[in-house]
Amino acid sequence: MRTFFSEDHRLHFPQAELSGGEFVTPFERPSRVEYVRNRLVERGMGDIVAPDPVDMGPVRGLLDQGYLKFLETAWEEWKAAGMAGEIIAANVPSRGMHMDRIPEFIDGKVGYYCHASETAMTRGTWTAALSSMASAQSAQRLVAGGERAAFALCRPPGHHSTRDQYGGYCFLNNAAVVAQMCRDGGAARVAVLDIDFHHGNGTQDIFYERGDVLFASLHGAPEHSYPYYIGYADERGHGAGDGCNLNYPMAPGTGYDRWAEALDDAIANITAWGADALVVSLGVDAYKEDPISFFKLDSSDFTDAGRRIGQMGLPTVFVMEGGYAIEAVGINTVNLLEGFEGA
Ligand code: 7XA
Ligand code: ZN
Repeated sequence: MRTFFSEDHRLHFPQAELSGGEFVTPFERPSRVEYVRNRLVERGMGDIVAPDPVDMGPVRGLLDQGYLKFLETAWEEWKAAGMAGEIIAANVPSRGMHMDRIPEFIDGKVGYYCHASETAMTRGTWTAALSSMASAQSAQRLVAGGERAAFALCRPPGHHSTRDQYGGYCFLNNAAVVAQMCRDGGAARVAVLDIDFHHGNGTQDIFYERGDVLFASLHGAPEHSYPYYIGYADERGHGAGDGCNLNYPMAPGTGYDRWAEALDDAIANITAWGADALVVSLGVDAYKEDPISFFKLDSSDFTDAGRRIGQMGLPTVFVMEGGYAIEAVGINTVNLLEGFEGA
């Protein structure tokens, strides 16, 4: 399987993440994807190539124009306003406030376009986010051209970002843009299967009212886990999208037996729905030693999960999301891809 990967991911490397009341070195750091790349080479998974330049057409078509402009100019505005450090949202609109009036001052704009203050932006964040999107788009084009599957080794990840908000380490929703590109390329029905430990709130939000893209997510129950305020099982989609949103929230300590039941159910639903193409939001933070998650999957479980996904027989684009047990991120990601190929 071919992998698309851009070195420009390194341009996004904030020094600070607000976690447990302190600033710590971000869990989402450049070495994560370096471990994945090294493991791909070690296991002979196939070519690893730089993506073509990002195509802003599909990005602009799906996401909010004001948000994209904000991401592009935020660092200059922040510095021009005399801010000394990295961009961190300190104020966000909440109950009883105006959610639709965008402040002019950058500090207010940051809060307007952010939903989670752990995520800092730096000088190179926009360029890195575009390079991540470029990898996702190149992988999609390869699969649209007839290849069975491709892997976009994206960093920063994307599934928490909505049309107009960043957070959870995500700025541009790579998986959502890939799904839309599959639709634009002729797939009548596209499924996004999100196996990252965290609920893919951004992807859910983008497709919630659509009947042509089905979103299924296996994740830590929102009562106990980020993004906390979304991801319940009764969120089933709305309007034309009614029934096209499938959430599988699971309790702390969930092991592979229960997780695989949920995976099988999601797969059965996607198959019955008649998807023509599959996008997998591939996070490996369901791993038992992940530092910010609470499932108990072993490395070998990822191989088995990949096999189950491969048996669906669909053209598949894998898009990298989370996973923070740094060295194991490489092993678990490649295990899943090998399981898929061996199905
Ligand atoms: O899939 N998403 C992630 O892995 C990022 C989760 C961010 C959690 C931050 C909690 N403050
Ligand atoms: Zn995650």
